Amino acid sequence: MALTQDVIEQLAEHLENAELQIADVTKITDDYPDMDWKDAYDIQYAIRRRKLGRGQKLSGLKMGLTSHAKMKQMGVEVPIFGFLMDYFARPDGAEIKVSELIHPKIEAEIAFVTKAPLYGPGCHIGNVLAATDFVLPAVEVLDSRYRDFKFDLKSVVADNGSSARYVTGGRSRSVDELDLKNLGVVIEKNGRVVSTAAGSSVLGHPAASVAMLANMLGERGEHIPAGTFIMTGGMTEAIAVEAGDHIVARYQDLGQVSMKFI
Ligand code: OOG
Ligand code: MG
Repeated sequence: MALTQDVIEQLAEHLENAELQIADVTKITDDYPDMDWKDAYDIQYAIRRRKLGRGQKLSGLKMGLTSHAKMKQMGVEVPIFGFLMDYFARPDGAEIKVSELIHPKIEAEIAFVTKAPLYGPGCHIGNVLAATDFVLPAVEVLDSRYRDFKFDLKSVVADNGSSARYVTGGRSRSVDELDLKNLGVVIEKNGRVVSTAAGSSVLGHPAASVAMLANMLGERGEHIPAGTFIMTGGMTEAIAVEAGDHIVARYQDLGQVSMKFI
């Protein structure tokens, strides 16, 4: 730990204010180049406590930077995790206000809901499949609080992995009804296909992303409780959106998720 608890709380307030005031900021490692990984997650957890303290509810967890497409796009190499709050969630077909966001981008993800707790270290795909209640499609709307979406890993961890909104839809299925590695997704923006991917683009198998989350939480003495909604990370590079854009993500065997940006 390189930062004091005071500085961690200040940076949490600074980043959360950027979200709530819809005003971008420069990446925090510019001012605190010595901050370490623990500091980065401590800032993220301090943001989470601020929201919980206001009575907002946690709605799930997310992994990020789990596909090569995303790692390449953002110039980073290690997956990260973050949290989801109830107020990020939007229903299928929602109108999402861009005026509430800085510079939104969308990405298609595969989400899991657990029916048993998962513990690391040593969690693997087999444990995850056995503990999965069902899988469902989700589109995440990212909104980095950093200017021009430019950050390094520690800065983006502190900023809760750019989390802002997410939309679930389609139909849920049990894992034995799905070929998760080969499960295809087609993303359309305004009726045009802009990206395609398969489940294996996420760490070789999307369940590997949930296992990695359990293992990362295990290092902190935490686990994934039963009944947790988990987004496994963008399968393709994120796609910038603006008011007027209509997004449809069509998933093999899982139906579709759509939204309109207004
Ligand atoms: C970081 C968030 C990454 C994902 O699914 O890869 C993420 C970012 O790219 O802004 O949510
Ligand atoms: Mg994501």
